[in-house]
Amino acid sequence: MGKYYQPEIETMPREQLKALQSERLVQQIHHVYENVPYYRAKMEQAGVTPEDIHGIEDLHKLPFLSKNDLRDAYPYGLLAKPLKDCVRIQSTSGTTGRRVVAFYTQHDIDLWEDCCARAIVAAGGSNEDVVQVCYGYGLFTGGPGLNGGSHKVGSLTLPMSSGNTERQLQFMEDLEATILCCTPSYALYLAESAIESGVRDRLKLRAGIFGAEAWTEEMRHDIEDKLGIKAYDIYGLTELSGPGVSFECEEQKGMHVNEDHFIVEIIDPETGEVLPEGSKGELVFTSITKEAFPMIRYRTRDICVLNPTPCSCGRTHIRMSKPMGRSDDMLIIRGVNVFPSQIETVLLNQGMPANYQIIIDRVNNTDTFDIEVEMTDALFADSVAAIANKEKEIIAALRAMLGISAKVHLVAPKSITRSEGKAVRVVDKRKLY
Ligand code: DLL
Repeated sequence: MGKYYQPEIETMPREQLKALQSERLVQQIHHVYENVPYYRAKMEQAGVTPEDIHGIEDLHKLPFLSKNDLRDAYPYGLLAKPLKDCVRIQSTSGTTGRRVVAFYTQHDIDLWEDCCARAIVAAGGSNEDVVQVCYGYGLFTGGPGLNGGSHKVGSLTLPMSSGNTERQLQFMEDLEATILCCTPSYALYLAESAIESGVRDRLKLRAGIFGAEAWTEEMRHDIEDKLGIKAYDIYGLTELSGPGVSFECEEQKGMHVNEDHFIVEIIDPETGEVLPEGSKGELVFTSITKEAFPMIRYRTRDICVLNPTPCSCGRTHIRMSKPMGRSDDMLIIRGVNVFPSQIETVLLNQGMPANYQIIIDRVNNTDTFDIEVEMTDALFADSVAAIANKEKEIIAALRAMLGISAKVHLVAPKSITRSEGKAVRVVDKRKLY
């Protein structure tokens, strides 16, 4: 296999690429206007009709779509194809009220897998490779996306899913895995476990494709040194299909956006104004090929910079920087999307006062997630057993809401430092951006 998975598209001259985007955008707007009452209503409200959209130069006339819209329209309100044409859903981690359910036709899955295949080939992958996928399988898009991409490339695919590190290392060694796909924090954990157990030098890994959470250049070097591989970044979100919205090439200087499928814009998160290429702002994507669940000007809340300069790898598609933060308060803890408001809801439902602090850190490459919660005076005066019981109840309720475990520490009333301005609800010590 060559250097590119789909050379004619990945190296398409930009003028031609823009013409292709324009043509697909016009079709997509007709598609959503005709098939999705929610989009039609939004467009009517904004005073735009499909006839106003002649190409990418008219994109800015269209209204934005946000996570709130997805919540309002949950579950079927943004579906643009009859259910009989849909073959799959995937969903974001996290939950009540915030859950995003994305629908796919077979064609949507096919294109999504192409995007992941491009990422694998850009990381040097071919049908000679053994690709170990340890992103979660199931509703999360990481496992299914890279799994499909690996099949397309023709690599031998190990559908490991996440967890069970001992078994991961055993398969990695016995089946001579060459490409590892997982979150960067799990990659580091695997690396250290491999070193500790002595298998590190018997591994055949050469590359890794890591994403789904923020990671720094320092972390990249650490993973590369410890595993003796080249570590590539991959970005994506459930709303837009999953991993493979953009991916790194051998230059490792930004991720090429798959612009034949996604038009990317950078906006000022406060005003919504479109910013010139090269400015720092919020990433907005329009999916121009998705059939079942098209996203028009979807606000990702990820803060980024676009780099339009040509890349020496030969790909013509624009590059985006690593996300540099978020314009909302979403946290990603052990790969799971968590909103502080979800935690607050659980605490209030449990009869706790809203004085709490969420403390996140990274110890041995794994996120730690602690919540200190002040007790009511009544609970504080109760028995130790009653307090321990309450703690357990809160842990279970949080787990049910978030899908991951937090350590809960019930503390004395008024013991959490009060801030003079806004309450400091989240202390994130990971320094990921
Ligand atoms: O995390 C899809 C994915 C799976 C991407 C596997 C890469 C690899 P969601 O669970 O919907 O989808 O979370 C999407 O995760 O808006 C970013 O904030 C963050 N994110 C994803 N990739 C990266 C990355 C998947 N490479 C949200 N660097 C996005 C930093 C990332 N943040």
